[in-house]
Amino acid sequence: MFISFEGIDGCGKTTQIEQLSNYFEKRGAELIKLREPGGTATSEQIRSILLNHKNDIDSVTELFLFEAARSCLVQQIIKPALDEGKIVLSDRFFDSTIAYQGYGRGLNMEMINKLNEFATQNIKPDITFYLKISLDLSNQRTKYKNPDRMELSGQIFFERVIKGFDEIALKEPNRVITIDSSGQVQKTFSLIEKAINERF
Ligand code: Z5A
Repeated sequence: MFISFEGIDGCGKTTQIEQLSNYFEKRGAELIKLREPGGTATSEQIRSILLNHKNDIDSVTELFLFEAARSCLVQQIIKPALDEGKIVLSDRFFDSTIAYQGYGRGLNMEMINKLNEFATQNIKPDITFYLKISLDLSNQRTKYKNPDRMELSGQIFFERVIKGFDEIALKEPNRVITIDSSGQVQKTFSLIEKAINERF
């Protein structure tokens, strides 16, 4: 089973992946937790390039770097793990590229969809949890962090990214479950747990 988590910075993906992995581990499931970009030695190096605010990277190069990191992760980790019947929990997957590079940067959506298909070998998450919070709440939760290159993209950019995630959820209601992530950690997790129990 493949589950991805999506949403803007500070929406609680890392926190909720920890909760869900505890839930599955208590039930004896074998699972792996991943983050995108990242998860392999090469993908982690690409991540450092992408997030370093000293790097001047144009939008098309940025897109190819995210897709290169993804291709590497899919081939080396995700595909083998799914073939072995493991549960894969991923902090972001291809929806982030649609939201950030498509809606945010304004790149051609057809090109993004093609590259996503190519990099993922058409692997799609069984469920995607879109953890929804407002931009104000995102700013509050992340104000203590040193902003990376992506986080310096400006408020209008992030408004477009939120619109992107909202529209992805509308287009794919069978896969993408929108979760209100503005409340306390346990409240958000109870919504995720409920959705998992309904599905499996
Ligand atoms: N990106 C892209 O552009 N295109 C792509 O294709 C991909 C990614 C794959 C990756 O950054 C960046 O790359 C990201 C998208 C872009 N850029 N932006 N902006 P990342 O992985 O380093 O960071 P992130 O995923 O954006 O966010 P994060 O900081 O890791 O946040 P999170 O995992 O969603 O949240 P968290 O760490 O669980 O929580 C954040 C804080 O809020 C923390 O202090 C928590 O204790 C607190 N928190 C969490 N939940 C709650 C609740 N419920 N109440 C109160 N406080 C909470």
